[in-house]
Amino acid sequence: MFKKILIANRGEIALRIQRACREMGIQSVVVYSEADRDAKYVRLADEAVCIGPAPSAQSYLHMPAIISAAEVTDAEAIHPGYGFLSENADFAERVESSGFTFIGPTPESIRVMGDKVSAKQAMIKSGVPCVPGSEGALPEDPKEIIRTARAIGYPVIIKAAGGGGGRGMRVVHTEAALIHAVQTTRAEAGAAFGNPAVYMEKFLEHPRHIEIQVLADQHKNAVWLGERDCSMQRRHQKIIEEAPAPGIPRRLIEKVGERCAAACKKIGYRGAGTFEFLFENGEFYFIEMNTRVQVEHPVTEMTSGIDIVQMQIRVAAGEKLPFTQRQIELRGHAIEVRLNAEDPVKFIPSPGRITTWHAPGGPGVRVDSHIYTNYFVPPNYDSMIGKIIVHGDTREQALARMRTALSETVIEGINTNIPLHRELMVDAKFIEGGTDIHYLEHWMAARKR
Ligand code: MV4
Repeated sequence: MFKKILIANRGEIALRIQRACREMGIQSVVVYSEADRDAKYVRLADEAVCIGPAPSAQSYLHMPAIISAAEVTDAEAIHPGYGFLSENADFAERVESSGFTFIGPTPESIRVMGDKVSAKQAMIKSGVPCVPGSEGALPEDPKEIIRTARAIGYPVIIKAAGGGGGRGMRVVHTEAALIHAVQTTRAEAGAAFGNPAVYMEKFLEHPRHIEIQVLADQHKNAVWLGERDCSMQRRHQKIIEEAPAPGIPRRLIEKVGERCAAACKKIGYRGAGTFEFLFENGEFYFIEMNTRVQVEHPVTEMTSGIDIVQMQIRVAAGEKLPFTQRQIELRGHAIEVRLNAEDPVKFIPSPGRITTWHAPGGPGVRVDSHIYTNYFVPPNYDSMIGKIIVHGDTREQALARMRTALSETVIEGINTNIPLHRELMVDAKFIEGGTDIHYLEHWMAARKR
């Protein structure tokens, strides 16, 4: 096992990784920008290295500074967390060529999944169900593009191969609008991602966003740890996640979960990963794979009892997964809410000093956050300042625990989305379960009037 790991991230996930290291008896090195200098988790780390000024481009995205920090502290491995450099294949490559272990999949896997066209082709080959669409990238010939759309049937969606997470896509409802939409998406994709390739899919109008968590080691073992329903989102920012997904028959999920684990073995995947699906009319359709630990991983940790971050470290060190699929037992129901420093109605960021922080507690309540009373939320980064995760025997118990937890939580000095979460936890449709990816935006539009 590693003796020392460098954490190339900030905020709650830096603290989360640090906790995993401490529990495993591994020394942790945290890198920080000038904006994060005074954060408690920076003080709590065994070692801390300032890697630059507040802007991410000069600190958390600055590869030479991070690799130098690993060199001067004698770290053996680098954990990238989520965001920043976590899905950058060039970074993973530079980490490994500098003699460190990248805690994540191979640069090759990251590259395949980063290109959404090659990711989809890999999944089709591995037997994972995908959204009907073009075979690979669209050709130049307008006639062929029109033929493809007719075969799929309108509406269709044009997506950039280099996009993902909602960036670089355009819905097309009629043949009259098709070619212009393809050209515009191509041009935008070329400028934004340096790759003008686009592909086409049937546009699903009312899907849910269901994702499957996987873990794979370097000895051809791979397991899936159940699903998460992440449909409650706004502008591609998830705000509530839960497991299991309400109302979806277990046999359907098991079928798709087994396919995901089999795909991991087939492509030689290692580490933690997430297969993202759209779920509509009883069918799963793969859209993308994330090759990092995700914000919402605690939901799965609560239902599976498995520490995903520790598993990432163990498999990166070459250990075998310590369990088989049959030994994994999913229990109860978990819900996570993301706490954002933002206006609860207008969603504008609300950085600044937290004057009061009362964390919730009690049975089945977990708080993943780096904040504290007198913590200053810097304006330079994502507005997420933590997560409340609850677990119960049933969804009803988890909901009740979340309502109680939110009633106990106090954050003063900045605005947060806690009022929004309190409203959603008593919303009849959310309580019923199974709302689609458009629900929150419609709910907010209706509330405004
Ligand atoms: C789609 C879709 C409907 N049909 N693909 C948005 C994020 C990116 N991961 C894929 N996305 C979508 N792809 C087809 N064929 C609708 C979305 C989508 C969405 C997906 C998941 C979560 C939230 C979303 C919000 C808007 C659109």
